Amino acid sequence: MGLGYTHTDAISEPIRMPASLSPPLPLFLSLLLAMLLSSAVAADFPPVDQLPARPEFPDPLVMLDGTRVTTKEQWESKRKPELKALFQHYMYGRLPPAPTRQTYSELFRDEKALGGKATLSEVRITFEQPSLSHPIHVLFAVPNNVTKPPVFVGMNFCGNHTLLDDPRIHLPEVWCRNTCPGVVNERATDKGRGGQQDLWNIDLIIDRGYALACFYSGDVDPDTPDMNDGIGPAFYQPGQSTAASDDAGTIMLWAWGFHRVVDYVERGAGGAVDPNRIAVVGHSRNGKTALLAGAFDERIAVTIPLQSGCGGAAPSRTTDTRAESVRQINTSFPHWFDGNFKRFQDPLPSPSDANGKTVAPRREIINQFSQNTNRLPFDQHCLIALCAPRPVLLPNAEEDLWANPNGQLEMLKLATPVYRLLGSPGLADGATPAINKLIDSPLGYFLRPGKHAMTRPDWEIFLTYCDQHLKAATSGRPDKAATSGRPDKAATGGRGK
Ligand code: GTR
Repeated sequence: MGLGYTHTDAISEPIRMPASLSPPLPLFLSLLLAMLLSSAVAADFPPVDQLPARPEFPDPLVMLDGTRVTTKEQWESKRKPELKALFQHYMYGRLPPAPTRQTYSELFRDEKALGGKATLSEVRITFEQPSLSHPIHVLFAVPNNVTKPPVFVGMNFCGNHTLLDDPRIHLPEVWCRNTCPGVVNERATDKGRGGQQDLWNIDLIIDRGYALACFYSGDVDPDTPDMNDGIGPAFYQPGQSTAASDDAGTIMLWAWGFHRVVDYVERGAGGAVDPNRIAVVGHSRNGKTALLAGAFDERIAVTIPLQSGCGGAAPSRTTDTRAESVRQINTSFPHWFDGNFKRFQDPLPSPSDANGKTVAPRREIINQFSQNTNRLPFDQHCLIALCAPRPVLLPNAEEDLWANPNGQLEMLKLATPVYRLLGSPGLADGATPAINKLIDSPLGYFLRPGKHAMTRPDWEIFLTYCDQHLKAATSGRPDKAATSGRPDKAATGGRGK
């Protein structure tokens, strides 16, 4: 691949069909089937107020109609597609299809970057069908002394130029949050260059023999309540001007962005990295996204959502008042999830009339999930289970109670039966969390001292975990043998409490 190359990827296909559908069908048939499968199920889903209230966590191995899942085949062909359809319908919105063509244009390339240790490049991905006016820029750092290294695909808060102080890195032209380094009037400036290098630690990633492919969330959809300023409208039906109740919310759109960057590292990067050893990583809202991306794309071998909290790896049915609730997240960030997630009814007490007779409560729709999280037909352990048997690490911070570290551990425990069904130990038996002790089972956990942030010690843990679950594998998906930041308080406007 030479300097300034451009080439086109004829088809992207992040959807993997259930094992029961092999031998592989022609691609267009597979896509059609995948769509029919999810829409057929989704069409049957009851309106939210008709879902049964269930305060307990739903069993990931029991279908919506009560059928118990006892085999791998049932999981792959029935329950997994059902859970994917449920998450898309009631929470995140539908994952948009992959574009039929995407083109990679290299903006610069330096084979002697980072003191000669790495090849650094930046690539612009543009799309056709749908034609999107939102190119994704990928900053790509690959160690020079490793052949086909494993790669982290990450999404950043503030633009690729904040990862390294390097004038060649493209400044986003799109919306940027004012609290990001160097941003003036919601636009990036040169002053932000390198402003988040301590979060991403590219030097450490390279020294440990890994590559990094990182992109800015705002390229895909700016983190604003406006659903029309990102890629969302490119997927609207003719005549549609606003998002439908199950159209993708911002987190799902960002997950789509992760998949496009996975396309690039898998097929567009000229074999520079090992496509069988892709880990995804993101912090906080970007961690919620990394988890969703991992759950919906089996090319991702290891998933690392850092301090992802509510809407990520933490339970929606939480009783911990220190943790963020669905009501709070829907109020602060209404654009992150789909319309159905916000349209749940509050259980209103039945009022009495003047004669003391009980009358039917008003059928008021309020614009949030609110206390009705117990109507959800899943909880976040089911999202983790969609990654099975691929490894998932949940790193947390002791003082970050808003992200609900204890609730996240509970989610790992409850996802474990699915891992065991698929032949992986999941969370190790008797795993007890302790500060600074990595639980390195395929469902992994880590709690460090301190606050909500992506730090160098966090990266040390990601790398150690990946050394075990990713780096050792030399061929095939590692999961098959064994069994894929938030900048700081200022940059994202505090913890939202
Ligand atoms: C908080 C939000 C969290 C988390 C965080 C972040 O304000 O309540 O869910 O996403 O922002 O992304 O930094």
